[in-house]
Amino acid sequence: MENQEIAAVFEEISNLMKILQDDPKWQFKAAAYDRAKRAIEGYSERLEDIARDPQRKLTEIPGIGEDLAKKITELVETGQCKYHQEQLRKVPRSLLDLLQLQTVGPQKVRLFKEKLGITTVDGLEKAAKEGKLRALPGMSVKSEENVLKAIEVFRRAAGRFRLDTAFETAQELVAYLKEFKGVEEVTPAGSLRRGRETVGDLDLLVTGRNHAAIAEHFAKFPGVAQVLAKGEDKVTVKLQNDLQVDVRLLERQSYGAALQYFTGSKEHNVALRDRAKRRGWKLSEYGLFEGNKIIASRTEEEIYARLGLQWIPAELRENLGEIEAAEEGRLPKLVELSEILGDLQIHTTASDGRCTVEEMAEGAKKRGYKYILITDHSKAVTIANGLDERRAVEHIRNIKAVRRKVKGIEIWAGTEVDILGDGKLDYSDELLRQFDIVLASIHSRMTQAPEEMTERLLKGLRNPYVRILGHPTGRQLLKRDPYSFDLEKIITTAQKLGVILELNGNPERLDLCDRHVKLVRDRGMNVIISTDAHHPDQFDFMRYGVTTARRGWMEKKGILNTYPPEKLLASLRPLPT
Ligand code: DGT
Ligand code: CA
Ligand code: CA
Ligand code: ZN
Repeated sequence: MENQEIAAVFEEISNLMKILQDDPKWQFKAAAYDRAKRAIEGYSERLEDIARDPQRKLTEIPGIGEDLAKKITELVETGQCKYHQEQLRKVPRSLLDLLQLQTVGPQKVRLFKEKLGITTVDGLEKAAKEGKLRALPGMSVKSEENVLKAIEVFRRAAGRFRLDTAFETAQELVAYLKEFKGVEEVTPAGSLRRGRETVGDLDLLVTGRNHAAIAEHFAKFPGVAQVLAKGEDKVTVKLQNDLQVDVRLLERQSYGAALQYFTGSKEHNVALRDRAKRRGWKLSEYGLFEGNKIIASRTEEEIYARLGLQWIPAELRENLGEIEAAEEGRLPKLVELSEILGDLQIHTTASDGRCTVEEMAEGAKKRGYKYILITDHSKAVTIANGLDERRAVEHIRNIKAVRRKVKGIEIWAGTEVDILGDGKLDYSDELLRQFDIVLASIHSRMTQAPEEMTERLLKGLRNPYVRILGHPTGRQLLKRDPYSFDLEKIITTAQKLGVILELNGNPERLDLCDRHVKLVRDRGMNVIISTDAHHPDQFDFMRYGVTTARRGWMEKKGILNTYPPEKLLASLRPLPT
């Protein structure tokens, strides 16, 4: 069991306590679970390893006492925690769905349930549409509207999973299958291979001897909740996290054709099949056929080549011009993860990060990075422990001290300064000029009217110290839509002023999204890919950022953090003199 899963159970226990309030000490206990959840998420070691080591004690983790340590051990050993299960039985499962809604926390869930008897998303929607929420304590017409918007996002998200969930699950499945005797290739296809920001289900392609035995083995994967179908060459299961997986067992001679077919997208495949047809051929998951004769099937390269095309990277296969480009030999040479030389949005313990400047710098160095930009929050973001002026100055001094100590990597002092509701920045120009690079972004009042939001962003961009706009649209995948604003105007102004738009690679954001990346690329603009890391492990998010950049047709030259440090600095908007 991973730390994240344990943390999720503790979070759910805390939420249930806050909804039920049936324990006289619920406030105290819920706070303890919240604290433990944060400690576990941020812990650098796997709790399972500690639990299984007789030399170690879970109570050595700050925030974990005897009682919670026992629950963790129980979770690790049985996959469940009795207390959690008992609590869960006290409420309808549907009540917890309400917590998925943005701006709806346990207090609101309790309010809706107690005052209006609401226990489902449908019930909440009906009440909101009838205007019944606005009169509740702490609610208003505006917050009622926000509930309706959140429900819409929730409905759209239903049945889809974040790219990181899909990727990590696929990695486990691949490892599990590969260790089985007789298995040769295991490749994730479908939307995961294309790197889409969310994934509906996993499609795994497998070759090897004895399909029946492999299918049998796969159905026994420990994370399987239910086997939905099991045939000779295909197994479909639902995992405990609700993600569905299709495994297809294939013959080696048609592997390329199957990989091509099951990678999709459907739109790309339809266009490719038409192309085959126009040549008098037939393309299927078994191969490219002339009559009954197979003319290509072993590799994707062969198939594309026979169709007169360059091989097309999976991220581009959306029928958005890639086939035409491949025909004319002008596909971009897409940026690669190994070309990234640094990360330019990083948080530390100074604000809401989990590690020190030095730990983040060492982590970055280990990945071979040449530079990092430390960007802790400014004072307006109180929940993230944003820095006031005094602490900001001290922080800059500290970053410079670490710079002298840690050799072999450039450590720049930056800030993620808030663009306040009225477009002013959270720090004075006098303070801003003391940072090496200023990144500006929005973390409050996200439901402003479009004109107001556009003006706010424009004003932020016009501050001469702002050189990067962080997570430009503010969306959170499967949770929160982008702010409403005139993106076109922001892009044009950023280009004119030389402000770089960030592609935030955190898989909960991926902001800019692939389509917007393509849009700015087509105008010859550059972007920076950063991870928003709060822990060195999260530097790994760069993978998702690069994938999204690739889906936006980006080459190395369009990504500023593939440049060596001096060239990167020279490519940013010049500072006022
Ligand atoms: P997802 O799972 O919703 O995130 O998206 P995909 O793209 O993984 O879609 P999925 O799992 O339904 O199917 C996997 C691939 O199989 C898909 O990308 C293309 C191929 N495929 C599925 N159905 C069709 C179809 O009706 N026609 C064609 N040409 N290809 C299909
Ligand atoms: Ca799929
Ligand atoms: Ca599928
Ligand atoms: Zn931020």
